[in-house]
Amino acid sequence: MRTQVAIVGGGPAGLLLSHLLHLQGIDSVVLERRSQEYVQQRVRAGVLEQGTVDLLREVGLGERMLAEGDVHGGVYLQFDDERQHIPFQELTGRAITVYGQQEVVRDLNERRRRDGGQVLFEVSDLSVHDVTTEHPFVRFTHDGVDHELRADFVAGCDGFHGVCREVIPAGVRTVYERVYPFGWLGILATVSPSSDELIYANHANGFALHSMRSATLSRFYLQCAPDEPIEAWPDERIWAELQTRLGTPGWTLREGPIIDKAVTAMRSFVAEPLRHGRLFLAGDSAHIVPPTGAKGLNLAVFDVDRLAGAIADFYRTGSTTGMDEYSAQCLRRVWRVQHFSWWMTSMTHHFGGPDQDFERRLQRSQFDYLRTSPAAATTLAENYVGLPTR
Ligand code: RFL
Ligand code: PHB
Repeated sequence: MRTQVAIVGGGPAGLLLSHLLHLQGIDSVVLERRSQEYVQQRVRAGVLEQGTVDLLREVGLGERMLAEGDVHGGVYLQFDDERQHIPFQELTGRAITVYGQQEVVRDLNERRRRDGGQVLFEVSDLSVHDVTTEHPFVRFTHDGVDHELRADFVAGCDGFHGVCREVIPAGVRTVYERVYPFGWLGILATVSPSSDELIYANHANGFALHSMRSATLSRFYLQCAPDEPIEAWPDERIWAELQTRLGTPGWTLREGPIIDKAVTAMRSFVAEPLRHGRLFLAGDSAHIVPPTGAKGLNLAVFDVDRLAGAIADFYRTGSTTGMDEYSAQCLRRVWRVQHFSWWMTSMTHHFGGPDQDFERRLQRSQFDYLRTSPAAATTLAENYVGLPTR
């Protein structure tokens, strides 16, 4: 088998890269370990930056997102039972769109299928070879048959647990990491949202988030132990804790059947550089942020937009400038987003150290500062809606 770009991973990064390359007349093959059903059912991100929405619309992927996604002009921040609004639209002129990642992935798969794109699901035993030569290739098994896919370039879009990052030798790769002493218990419930916009709450019991997916689907998260057994959280306990942490006078949290429940550990992680020879990393394979800033998917979109542009430049003009600058350009945005995600996490979670009373007073002070200073609120708002991408 031969293609121009071998793409490992059929999540949002891999599928969008394949689509963007197709628009430039460049051929690719996407190799995904899981089944299509699994990838499309996986409940994950929900918040798209304005820049992500603009890009998806420009490249012909906006139809269902614009019809079904919900535009939000701000979020609520809550400290104990005190709630305040951060008006993004008013402060920055920009907004966010709530549209599930699995919907983005479904739109991408559908479009790749219609355009005749090659996406192979349920591949196994995948390995990447010769990326420092002009003839890299990927070995994998599909339908019980061993294959070798030769390519000009390999894109590692295989997420945090993928194999591509490890292809970069330890002596070349530097990893920066912070692991948090807590995780998020995430649930999806068939009940209409109890708020018009997201609520990020810092309560004495820990962090809670009210998000949503549609008029009939709500999404919630609760800070918990990073290795919390899901059995420790029967539905009644989840609702009781959400009622406590999100409660505020005069407001009611509606409850409903819980249809999905999972615990995610939280980390900040960056592997530098994002390029080794003809291998390029994009999305979660190169960086992870704690989800408090709602940034992971948006960063993945930024990476592949850059990468598609750089590869297209190479085929069109022979110039390698875009590819040479790819890693440094992405890392500048990655570190801004790392800082914002760490900051949002620090402001809203309990770290439980010996100085936790000190910490909580700092958090309270930050909350008050955001309420009284338009400059502080604008800092949050411009990062949340996404700093300019170009
Ligand atoms: P993905 O989505 O992990 O996709 C990688 C794909 O690669 C496949 N794969 C392999 N395929 C072949 N061979 C191998 N050896 C392979 N190894 C792995 C995997 O099966 C998978 O299909 O990475 P990608 O494309 O970089 O996308 C990144 C996003 O998924 C991620 O950043 C976001 O979900 C993060 N995130 C959020 N991001 C936002 O922008 N806004 C949010 O509101 C938001 N909320 C969240 C989140 C992530 C969460 N979890 C569960 C981690 C909320 C949560 C709870
Ligand atoms: C979500 O809706 O899944 C979501 C929203 C905001 C976040 C993280 C996740 O910060």
